[in-house]
Amino acid sequence: MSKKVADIIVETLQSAGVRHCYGVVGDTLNLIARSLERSKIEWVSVRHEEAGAFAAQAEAQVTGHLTAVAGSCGPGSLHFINGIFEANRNRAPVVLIASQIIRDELGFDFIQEVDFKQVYQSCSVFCDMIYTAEQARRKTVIACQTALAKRGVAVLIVPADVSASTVHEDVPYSVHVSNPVVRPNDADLAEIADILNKGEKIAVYGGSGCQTAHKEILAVAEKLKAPIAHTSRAKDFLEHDNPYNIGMTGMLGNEAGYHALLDCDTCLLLGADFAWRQFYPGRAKIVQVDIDPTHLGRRHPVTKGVVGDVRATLEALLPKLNERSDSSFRTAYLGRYAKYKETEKEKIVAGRDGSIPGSYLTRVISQHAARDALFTADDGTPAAWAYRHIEANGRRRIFASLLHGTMANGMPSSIGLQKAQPGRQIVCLAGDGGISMLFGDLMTVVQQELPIKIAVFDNGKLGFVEIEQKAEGMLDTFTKLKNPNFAEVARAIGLWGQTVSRADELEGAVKLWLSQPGPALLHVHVNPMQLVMPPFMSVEPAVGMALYSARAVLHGRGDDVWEMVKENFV
Ligand SMILES: Cc1ncc(C[n+]2csc(CCOP(=O)(O)OP(=O)(O)O)c2C)c(N)n1
Ligand SMILES: [Mg+2]
Repeated sequence: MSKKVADIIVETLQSAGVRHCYGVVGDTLNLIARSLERSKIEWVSVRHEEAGAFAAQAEAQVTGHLTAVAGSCGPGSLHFINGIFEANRNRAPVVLIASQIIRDELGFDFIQEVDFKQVYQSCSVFCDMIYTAEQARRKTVIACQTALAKRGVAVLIVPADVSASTVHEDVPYSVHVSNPVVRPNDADLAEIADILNKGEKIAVYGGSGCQTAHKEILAVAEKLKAPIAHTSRAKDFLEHDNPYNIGMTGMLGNEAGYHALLDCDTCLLLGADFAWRQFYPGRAKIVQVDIDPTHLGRRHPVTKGVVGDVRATLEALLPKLNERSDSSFRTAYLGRYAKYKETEKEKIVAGRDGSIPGSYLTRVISQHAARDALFTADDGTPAAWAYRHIEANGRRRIFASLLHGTMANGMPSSIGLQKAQPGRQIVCLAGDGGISMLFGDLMTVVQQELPIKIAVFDNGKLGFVEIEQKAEGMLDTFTKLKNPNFAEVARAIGLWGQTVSRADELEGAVKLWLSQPGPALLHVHVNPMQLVMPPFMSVEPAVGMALYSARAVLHGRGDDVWEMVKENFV
């Protein structure tokens, strides 16, 4: 039976597990749109394609299912770019159908011509064009299979005349995905066990590869008497129900996690590819386990690197490990972590002048949000507060842009999470800069009737950048934002909206906001002077702050310095 290529593409996406396709329709995409309309795949119209890509990657991350985005030729499919980088870096299986001008005009600078292959090559695991009708099914299959198997973005470029053409002999190619269990061979396991058995001060450092290995990691930590430090991306998987947890290391981390890693003599690095080299132990022996062979030793030299799934590897390793009796190293760092938590509890409170620090807002949200809520957080201070102050419990998850570090990821990612899991509470911690960047897609939230709860952390500035500038001794430069009343704007768009500025009104406002049945935006004036402190205070930021203070005073801004000192140090 003969079939249109557009139908073949959509049929293949559907059988590969695609449930939603996010995008904006137009010209070269129209035929595919018609096929999508007839399929079981739900089309989600967004206002900006970038928001569609953020949504798709969040959906793909939380479900593990292939998720689609599709755009018109030229600017339409170009607009996805930043969200596609986010998706690919997060290893989210996403397929982008980039429709293209007709083949006959390619290469002559035709109107809206964009070479998508060149554009998307560096942010995808697959990027190719369907050149002929006959290869449509085979190429769509291999695109989907690559996105799922290599966990990333597949870009399928589809010229409009190809979508419109007919295939007379359809061949039954179909998507195959298998989930092998991967672990190191016995000789490697013995070598790892030997290194670990000789350690005296052993620390576990877990990354996002630990997602399904909670039980095994605890068993290893128990045997080795090791404390467990983790990356921010592993917080959801390792913080909860973990008596050996000493929290995050890295810029958002705490001093227990940070110092334990620098101080250990043996480090078991599990599914972690943390980018900043300064946070790795300098002199310790490092054993690294990672499912991706290219991650081994790429951040810091390691003593022994092996390829394996963390859970399967630890299962096989456990019987080879000697039970240690000396737990003094672990006890010391557990003590430091407990002390840090205690001080934090005292620090994360309302401002003395009745103002609302962003950290306090986050803590209040964490206290009142559902036990299985999914959180998104914009790059900037909201992400920092989310990782520090949202309490993990094994069911909650936080989605922030930790690898790509992009602004405006929060609200659009919430769209994808809510489409994927309609019954679940989705809470977005947005910056005033972040929310404004893809503001138009608040209309998608309303149009799709998604009951997302958005808190806007309004500090009237690009706060995180201002902190960076101050740490370098600069005065704040180009960071000010002149904001509207976000609650009024939200109401005009069709969301529930309310503004809160005083700490004594915060708890009531948060409860009311979270209890709304539909989409709701809480506009919070947060303290504009709060700093995000690293787990250490190295000489440079301290000198930077001093320089900033001196400059600010010289520029007649002594009040700002006083506000900053009062908010953060007194
Ligand atoms: C697309 C993009 N542009 C610029 C940046 C640089 N940047 C990182 S955080 C930030 C400020 C974010 O401001 P806001 O959303 O208001 O959050 P705040 O830190 O003020 O809480 C900027 C400009 C970025 N990461 N991504
Ligand atoms: Mg801001």
